[in-house]
Amino acid sequence: MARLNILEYPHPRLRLKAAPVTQVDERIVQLVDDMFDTMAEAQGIGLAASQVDVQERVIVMDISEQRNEPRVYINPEIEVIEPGTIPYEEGCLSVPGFYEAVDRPAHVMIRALDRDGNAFEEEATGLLAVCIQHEIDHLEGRLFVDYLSPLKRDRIRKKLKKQRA
Ligand code: QAP
Ligand code: CO
Repeated sequence: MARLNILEYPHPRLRLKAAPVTQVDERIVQLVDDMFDTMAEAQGIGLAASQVDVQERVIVMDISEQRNEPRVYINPEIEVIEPGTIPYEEGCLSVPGFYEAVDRPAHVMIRALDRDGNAFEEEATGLLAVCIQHEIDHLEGRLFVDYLSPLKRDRIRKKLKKQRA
């Protein structure tokens, strides 16, 4: 059990691109477990390794009501299955207290490795589709605030700075 520190916007390290995992070994399994502890404590539904200052392509999620459906995605890739986007009110553990609507593809296929290093595929719609895209953005150094107007983004940045001061 270990809780990791979550970087908050506009921390510059949130902008780094994460590298692919070359081997799902003990170290990665430990990272996954620590990320689940961190996400549960913070009451999140998704967390990317980039948010805990580890620049490797690892994501944990649990979008279930009971918080008992843990999902792990290592080196995830998505393919848009159907054109068409849905707006969804997104939040982020790295942007605490702020929620804004973002448009994203509504129907995607996810390909990734699981906690045992086995490849799997999962078709995703709704919150699952939105959340995996949000988390993959983190691995690329992108945040949901990047999709907002510069005015909204700047307002969020200033408020967070003030809150932390
Ligand atoms: C990403 O975000 C997401 O501001 C995961 O005070 C969220 O887990 C994708 C959280 C919504 C799609 C839709 C945010 C917790 C959790 C906060 C999260 C907060 C406490 C965010
Ligand atoms: Co996020």
